Amino acid sequence: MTRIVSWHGSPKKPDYQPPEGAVDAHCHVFGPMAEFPFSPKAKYIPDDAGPEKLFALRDHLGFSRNVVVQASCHGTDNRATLNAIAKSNGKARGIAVVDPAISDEELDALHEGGIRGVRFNFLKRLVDDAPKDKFLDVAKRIERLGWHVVVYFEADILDEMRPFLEALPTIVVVDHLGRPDVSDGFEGAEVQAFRKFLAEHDNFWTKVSCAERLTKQGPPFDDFVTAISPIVEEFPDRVLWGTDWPHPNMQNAIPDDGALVDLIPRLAPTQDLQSKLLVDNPMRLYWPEESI
Ligand code: 0GY
Repeated sequence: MTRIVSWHGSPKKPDYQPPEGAVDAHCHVFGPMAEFPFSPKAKYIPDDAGPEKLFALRDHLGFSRNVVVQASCHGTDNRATLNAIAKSNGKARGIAVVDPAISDEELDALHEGGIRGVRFNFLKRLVDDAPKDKFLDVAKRIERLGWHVVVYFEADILDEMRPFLEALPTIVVVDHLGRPDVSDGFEGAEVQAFRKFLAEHDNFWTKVSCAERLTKQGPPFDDFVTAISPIVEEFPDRVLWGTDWPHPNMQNAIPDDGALVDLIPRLAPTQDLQSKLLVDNPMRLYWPEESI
């Protein structure tokens, strides 16, 4: 498999300056492969995108912290994610992907390493299977650690997912708004279905991220902003934002991370909304001991 480069080589300096202490709450690291090989089941093999590159981008964009989400190419071997957290001087925490057979002692070790949740990925192009019964069992077992669950699915299976989602006992963060079609604006059927789901389930949060994947129009992502900014306004205490760097599988439409940061004031137009989105909410979830 050819190793894929999916990230921008020289992103612009954003015009928007994030508030002090801003958290990029959805990003990944890839490898380095020589130290942390990819999973034999990986559906893509990316070029190395290790912690040094991630932290340089963080500083360039004006962010202070990262939440490193275990990417599917590393399977259930969380060492690359843990390595990034360990190198961050306390400025990164993480989300793991675990084998459902994981022991309590192994979960404790992940907590010690800075992990604060588990991710369940339902995208068929990324994972071979997603056993809901086993995931539910994991979710019940991580509750004692104060962790939350991150789920990644696409809008066409929201209804099918509902019983599983409703059975999850923790806070649940839905990646990229459950990937709705944003082309019909805020009134679009998939955006409304997800909005309604959030309104009915107050333990559910979401990441208002991935304009670059959800847009049909491309930059400057007007369709994404029109459809999604009302969600930030309606659920200001349950939204997170992330770059999604190094943008797995985006090699054909690599976004400029600086331009993505410039979307933030369009999604969250007031300073109060921006502080919640970028500081208060992620701090509450990932660094609760420092959160006021
Ligand atoms: C994302 C999106 C993608 C990939 C992964 O774990 C992953 O490989 O999450 C995707 O291809 O849509 O959030 O990074």
